[in-house]
Amino acid sequence: MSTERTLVLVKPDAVERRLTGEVLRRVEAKGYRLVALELRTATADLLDEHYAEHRGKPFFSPLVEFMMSGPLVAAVVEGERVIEGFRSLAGATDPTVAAPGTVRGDLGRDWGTTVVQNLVHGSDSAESAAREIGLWFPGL
Ligand code: DAT
Ligand code: MG
Repeated sequence: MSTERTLVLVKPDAVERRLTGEVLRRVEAKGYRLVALELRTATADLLDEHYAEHRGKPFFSPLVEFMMSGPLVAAVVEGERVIEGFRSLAGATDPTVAAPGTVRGDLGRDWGTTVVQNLVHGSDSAESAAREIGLWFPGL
C-alpha cells in the first residue's frame, strides 16, 4: 500500500470551458478520492510560490497571469500512487503531443499563446505534493 495525496488544479482555461466536471469525473472514475475541493482565484504571491521552480523562465510571468485570469479549482486527491497516476491522466505538458485518452490529449488545445494553457496541474513528486498541499490548503 502506498496511499498518497496530490494537489490537482483545474486551471482557469478548464473552468472557463466548463470542463471542471469532466476533469473531476475522470479523477473519481479512476478510483481516487477527493479530500479537499475549492473554487478560488489565486493571488500572485501564491502562484509565485507554487511555481517557484519556474522563476526566471520566459514563460513565468505569462504563466502567473494566466493562472490569475479567472477562478480555478484546487483539490487534494488521495489514492494509491495518485501522484504518478494523476500525471498519467493529465498527459504531457504540451497538449499537441499529449496522448489521446489523457485530459490534455483529449481536451487541450494549442492556443498559440506564450504560455501553454493545458487545463490541469498535478504535483510531480511526493516532495512537491507535500509542499503544494501546504501552500494551497494550510492546515489540512
Ligand atoms: P507540468 O504542468 O506538466 O508539470 P511544468 O511544471 O514544466 O509542466 O510547467 C508548468 C506550466 O508552465 C505548464 O503546465 C505550462 C507552462 N509551461 C511549461 N513549459 C512551457 C514552455 N516551454 N512554454 C510555455 N509554457 C510552458
Ligand atoms: Mg510541473
